[in-house]
Amino acid sequence: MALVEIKVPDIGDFDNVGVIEVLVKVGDTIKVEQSLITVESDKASMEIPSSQAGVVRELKVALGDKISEGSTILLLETADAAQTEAVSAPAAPVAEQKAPEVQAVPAAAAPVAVASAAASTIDLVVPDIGDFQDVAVIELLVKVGDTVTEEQSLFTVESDKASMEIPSPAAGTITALTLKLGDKVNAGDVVGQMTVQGAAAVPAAAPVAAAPAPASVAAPAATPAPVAQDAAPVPAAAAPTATAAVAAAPAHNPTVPPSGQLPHASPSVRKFARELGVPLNEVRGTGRKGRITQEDVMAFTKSVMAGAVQTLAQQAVAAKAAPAAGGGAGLDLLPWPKVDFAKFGAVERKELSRIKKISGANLHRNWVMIPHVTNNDVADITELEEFRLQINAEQAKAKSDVKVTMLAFVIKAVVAALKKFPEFNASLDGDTLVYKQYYHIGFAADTPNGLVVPVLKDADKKGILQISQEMSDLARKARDGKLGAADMQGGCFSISSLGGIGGTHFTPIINAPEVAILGLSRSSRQPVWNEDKEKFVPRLVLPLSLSYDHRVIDGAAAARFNAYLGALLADYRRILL
Ligand code: CAO
Repeated sequence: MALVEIKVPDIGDFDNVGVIEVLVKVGDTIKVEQSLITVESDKASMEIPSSQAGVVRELKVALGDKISEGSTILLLETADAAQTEAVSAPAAPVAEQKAPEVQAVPAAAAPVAVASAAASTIDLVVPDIGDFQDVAVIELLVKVGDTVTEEQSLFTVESDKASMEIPSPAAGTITALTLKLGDKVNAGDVVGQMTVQGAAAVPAAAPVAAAPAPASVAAPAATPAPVAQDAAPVPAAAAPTATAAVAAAPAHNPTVPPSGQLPHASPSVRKFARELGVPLNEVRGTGRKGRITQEDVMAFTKSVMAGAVQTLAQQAVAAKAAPAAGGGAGLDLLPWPKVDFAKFGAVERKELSRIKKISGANLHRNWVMIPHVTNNDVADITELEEFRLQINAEQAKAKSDVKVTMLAFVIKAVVAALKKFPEFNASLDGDTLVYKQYYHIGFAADTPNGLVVPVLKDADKKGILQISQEMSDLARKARDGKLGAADMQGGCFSISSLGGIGGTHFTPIINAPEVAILGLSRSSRQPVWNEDKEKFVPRLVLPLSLSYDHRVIDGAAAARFNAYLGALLADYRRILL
């Protein structure tokens, strides 16, 4: 057994391209050549296969990541260590295995090169398309009479491993197209003619492949070598919202359909579907071999719209029939205010980090979809803090690296509270409550790129020192951007501690599909009334903010949970009871 890094091989001119599909997940057993991810540039998509067989142990890429040759895709546990070593060497063997596909990437040449032109009419010639030979035309994207822009895709060709869109070398009008679906084409084939706007744009007798028209040479679209394997078709490109959902609900990965046939579609159709937010795996393909066409995507959109209109109509009827009950469907909000900030002073624009985009979408969904209520309480941690300081002094004396913070004690106390109030350790699944019999506690970690929630597994089986050690390892990994998907999955309940920073109370947002989250603020010395002696005494008080999903948890239960937690923290011996 050995753990190897599977890297992105030589993918031609693809550089810094976005990951649009993750086709495997941690724990999957994969074969050599099995597709791992799909990347996409603005004109093409390509599947990246594995150069090794084994079990996926850690994913190093996520939807939306930008990758290039040499980027690590995942860590794979292989059976053969010797073979592994060779493969894990950066890119080389992987590239060799991928060679046939990679060579399909056309050189930086023009897609449809311009051949001889009479006045402003030019021939459309299939450019150098690398190793693609006798490839079938699977899609005609224009027809005679169409006006096209430079770089607009004209038709799609497909080999057994890849599909590629061939763009126009210039802006103009298609005057002849000799192609039909199923035709086989090769570099140099003349497939039609077009008139171009102004002869100057197209040199009179440009040789077919050797010297493409300047406009074409500059065309960025010349690079792609899209791959859509017929043998192992891929899931639909996830819409941006789906992307966010992946990281937000780590236990579930919607980019990997559980089973079944996955959709075939060319890059332009995938892009079109993505722009409309259409999940391709729900679209029925009517093209050759069930391939999804642009018309299929449009038909799907129409049917969804028709369904939505019908539902709205039904709701309108229902609302009219029972006005007192109120509508309530949809938020019906004003559009986001659009302000030209620069009118009022200098501004700088910075795109949100990937983590912020993903967590933002999740926080938004959770905030909107969960009826949150926050119960605020305090715990007297005077004695516990003394004990913590004593433990840390002992740790320092023993030259141990482990430092115990209040959070470790709170995690352990939360586990005891979850055992006493099991509906806090549950998730809603439709009308069913799923009670978990394990205790994996997530904790929000602040990183330079945004908020992440690593999960400390089986907290009920660990002591305070082990919890402290693991938490510090996970927090370090989070800050270094090294958390794997598995590190953030399986959480039952989350804790967000701002105690190291400040604040009195706050309203944490529940991390769906969990049903509650505990916020810790900074502890402080407070005068507490001592009823026996009838005087104020200084006590260390920790603020507890418990947000709960009111569909699952009643306010009284939340108050009891928080009070019980407070009692445990005030007298930690009670955990033993
Ligand atoms: N009251 C007072 N002091 C506290 C405290 C509390 N409730 N909790 C921690 N501290 C102290 C610690 O004892 C430590 O003090 P010293 O440096 O003197 O030893 C200091 O604050 C820093 O603690 P820490 O933050 O390093 O350790 P932690 O175990 O408390 O927290 C982690 C770890 C990863 C949760 C934390 O570093 C972090 O990232 N917090 C931010 C979480 C966040 O962003 N939440 C908001 C999410 S919603 O937007």
